[in-house]
Amino acid sequence: MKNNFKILALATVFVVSLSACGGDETKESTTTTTTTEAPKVENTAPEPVAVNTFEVEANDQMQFSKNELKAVAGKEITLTLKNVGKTEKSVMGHNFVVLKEGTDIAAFATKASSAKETDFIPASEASKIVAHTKLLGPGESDTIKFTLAKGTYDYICSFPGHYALMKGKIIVE
Ligand SMILES: [Cu+2]
Repeated sequence: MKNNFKILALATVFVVSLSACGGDETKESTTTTTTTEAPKVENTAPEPVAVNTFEVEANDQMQFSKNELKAVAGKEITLTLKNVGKTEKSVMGHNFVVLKEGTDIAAFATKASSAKETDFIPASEASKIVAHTKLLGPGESDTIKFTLAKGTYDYICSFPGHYALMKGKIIVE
């Protein structure tokens, strides 16, 4: 009886050590899988990823956070303007107006400044506008989507007096 018990105990130890070994092997194979997957990620990284998504901030100092954006032609652009200022909209409102190539910015801005009832988006100049955000007060943001062909496009804030400082270019390639 005692001997039988000993054999059973030994057998149990043997089984336990076997399964412990099995556990280790599983861990090792998991590690190997991770290592083989890693180079795949590295291979995708250098590929040029065309991201036509932009976020631009406008502040109380009459500045856009970006004055040059580079975009890919023929692909939809998603642009968000955030007014990060604290001054009320009637005094320091901001918008983002993308103009067609060859638009005279000064002439456009003059017309815009007298279009208060339409938030400084002059109806008479609609043919010169590619896209524009709403006029934003402090803490507000607006997202617009548009597509551009190859070229260089000016953008401005059309709030009266702002375009001299608040302007930039979208270079589309
Ligand atoms: Cu502005």
